[in-house]
Amino acid sequence: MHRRHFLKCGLTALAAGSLPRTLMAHPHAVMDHAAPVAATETPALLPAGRLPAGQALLPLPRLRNEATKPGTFSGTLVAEPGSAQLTTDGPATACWRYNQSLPGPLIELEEGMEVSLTFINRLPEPSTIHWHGLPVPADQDGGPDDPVAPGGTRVYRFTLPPGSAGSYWYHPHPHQGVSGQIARGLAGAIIVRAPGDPLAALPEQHWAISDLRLDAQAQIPPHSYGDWVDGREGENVLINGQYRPALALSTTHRVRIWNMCPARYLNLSLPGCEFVPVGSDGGLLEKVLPAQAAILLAPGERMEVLVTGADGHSTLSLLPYNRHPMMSPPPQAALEIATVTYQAAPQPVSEGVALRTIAPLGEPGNLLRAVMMEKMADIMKNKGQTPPRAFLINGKSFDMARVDLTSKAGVVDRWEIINATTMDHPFHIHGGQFQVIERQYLGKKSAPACLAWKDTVNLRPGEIVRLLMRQETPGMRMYHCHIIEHEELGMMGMLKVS
Ligand SMILES: [Cu+2]
Repeated sequence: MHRRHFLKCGLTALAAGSLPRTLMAHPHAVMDHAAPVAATETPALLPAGRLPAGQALLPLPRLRNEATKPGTFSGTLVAEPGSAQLTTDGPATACWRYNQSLPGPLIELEEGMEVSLTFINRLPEPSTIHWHGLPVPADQDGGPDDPVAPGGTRVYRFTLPPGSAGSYWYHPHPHQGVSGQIARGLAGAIIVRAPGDPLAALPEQHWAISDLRLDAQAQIPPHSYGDWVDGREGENVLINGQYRPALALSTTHRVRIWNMCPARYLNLSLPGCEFVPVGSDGGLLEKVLPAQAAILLAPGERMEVLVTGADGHSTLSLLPYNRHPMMSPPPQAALEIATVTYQAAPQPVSEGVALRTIAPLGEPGNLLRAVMMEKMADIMKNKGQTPPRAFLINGKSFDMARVDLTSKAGVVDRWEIINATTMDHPFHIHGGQFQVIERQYLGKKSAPACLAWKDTVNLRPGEIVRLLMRQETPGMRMYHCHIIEHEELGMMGMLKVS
């Protein structure tokens, strides 16, 4: 699959008249030792059907609150190598986990809470924990500029402000090695709850979706060159760590969905049912949106939906999504990731009903521009063991010693983000939530259906997204592509907030 993607890149370059066909036939002929990451061939993979399927979906384990004082949360996350019995009859899979859980334990918090999370790094390399989307101070956000050494311990502290309820997640964010750490299993979900939540009475179901590549020995292989260029899409898609589980929606549930995959786009479809969007990355939408037959979550994104439909059985599937739209790939089949039994129930909220008040961020006081770029010639030229740092923002590869953009705490930034590459990229900004105000694609401008808080937004090739964001505290913030491999290969920048 990755080779095919890779060859598709080659065809694009060929179409541009820039690439000899012999390079396509011998993609590992050229070496590049400039980048600090290595790549290998994709090994023989675990045959389909070796992971046990059809087991009832289990809730995510919850991180224990060690605090006794009301309004406080104190928890411990230990990242360490271990092994998990994933196949029915094969060897155990060596993996890296938080608290020996795949994915890591769910952290359930409340608005206003004083949070203290102790991270113990028992990995053989530096790591951090980034609280993806949460409004935490820059020095508590586990950025690549703040590594925790192997054997080290770090306590992250923050207080959750009013209005911060939503579905977030946590994952490593070291300067190098982040893609390997996530590919081995390090990620977990966070929920922040609010008083007065209008949907609080609904039962919840949590779909923390991740993917995992397993070789023929059920081990997680190193990244191939195609993984680096395209981002790794593990063949085994897991919900709450389970392969093709059986889901039961016996009444209307509030379903929270996380895309924790490094690169896989989740184009979710449940034939016979529809999804009613009620929440985005940063919590409830302004109002209930019209039901949709399919919903798309780019890597890093979250959604809250109600599921509506007639009684019956169905299959939760990932419809094909072409994130290299200029390359006309052959059609791919939908990928079934769960079975679902569903019982019809009255919808507790109808389309257009207000869910919360979201105040527009208002007039910007600062303009920021980020152009995502790729050096396709380098990608094609350097098809060796080591991938090139060919993914850029504003013409530059990430450099932690360089400030790329500046802002001021309390001032509204207007970001203009431009995807000048040939593939989709999900753009993520650290520090909190933003409001998308406009998209521009194929010459047409459009506004979102309602106000919503987001921290990750997908851009198709040639698309421009304009958004507003207010950084509340000073410090250094990152912005980057959330295809983890692209971030690691340079598609990241630093925003200095003073
Ligand atoms: Cu990207």
